[in-house]
Amino acid sequence: MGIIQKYGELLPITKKTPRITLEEGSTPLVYLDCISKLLDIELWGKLEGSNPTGSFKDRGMVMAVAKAIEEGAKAFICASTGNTSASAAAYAAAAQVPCYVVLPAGKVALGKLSQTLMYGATVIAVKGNFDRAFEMSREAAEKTGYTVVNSVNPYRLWGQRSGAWEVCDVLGKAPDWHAIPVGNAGNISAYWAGYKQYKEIGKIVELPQMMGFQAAGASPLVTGELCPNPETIATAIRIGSPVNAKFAKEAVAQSNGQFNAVTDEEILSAQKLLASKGGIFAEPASCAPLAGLVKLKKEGRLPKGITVVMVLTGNGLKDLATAMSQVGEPITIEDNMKDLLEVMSS
Ligand code: AN7
Repeated sequence: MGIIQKYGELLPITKKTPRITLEEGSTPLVYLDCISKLLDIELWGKLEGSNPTGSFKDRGMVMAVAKAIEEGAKAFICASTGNTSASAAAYAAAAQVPCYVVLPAGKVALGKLSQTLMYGATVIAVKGNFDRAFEMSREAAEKTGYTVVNSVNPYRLWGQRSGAWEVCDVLGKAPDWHAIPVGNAGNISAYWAGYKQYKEIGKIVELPQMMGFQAAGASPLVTGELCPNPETIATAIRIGSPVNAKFAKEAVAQSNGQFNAVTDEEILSAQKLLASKGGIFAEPASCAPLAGLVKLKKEGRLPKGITVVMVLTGNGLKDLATAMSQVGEPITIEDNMKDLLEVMSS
């Protein structure tokens, strides 16, 4: 069951909204036993890489696309660091509406680029960063009348609220901390709105503290200043001027949360930790929250015994080049048993 089917009563849909779905949402919430013990907390990972296109974007995209079709959209346009474009292209294909995506040239992980091309979107790579690609796509939308499906589209954030609802449905409450990577700052804003909505309708009593994590080289919400030249290996969150900054700041302020930055080194080491001690392969941007929890633990700023949900926003298979640069090559042998047994005994 997709999120429009599952949570239709909580979403701004009408009789005319097409009930499209690629069976997004209902992603696993996995208890991370070994890492919980290491950090002395109760840590859950929300596996958003299990969505149809491998990231959380599908929750919002299904709503944005359904509402756009209801309103007679001619075509979709978005700028993207990769996951938004893959998701937009997939839902556009399913609905048979043309889709244009504008990407920062050379800065999108290959998995995401190949998905987007495979789904049949028109892909335009701009020799500039995401923020510039976003500016250009918004201007192009004004000139063409096409529907922008970036997270400035309010229906995107509506759909992404469903992640918070699922967390509460499984835990029976909100976590103490909600830990999440922050790029364009849509998802943290959506989760906060989702938790607040669940509280208003009496599904939960307490709200979580919202903990946003950015890459140190692209951390405008931590430094308080826009970042004209964002740089990080976590290309999904290589964003210097977050469009939803205002909502994200409100979420953190109202929930008594925090923004923290983590270095690329800390992100890559958290990616390895999550995989080797949790059995979950998430893309680098998704590992910023775990990197942050490890860092806060070291600094004595991680309260003992709290329940933490971290959103593992994208699948590790999206960016194999970065993964391979960390793990090294397999051990290659001749085709004889002696060599195999020798390696296994060493
Ligand atoms: C894996 O695809 O901005 O703070 O254009 O792909 O809501 O932007 C992706 C963002 C975290 C940050 N994790 O979420 C895009 C894009 C992953 C992501 C984020 C993104 P927001």
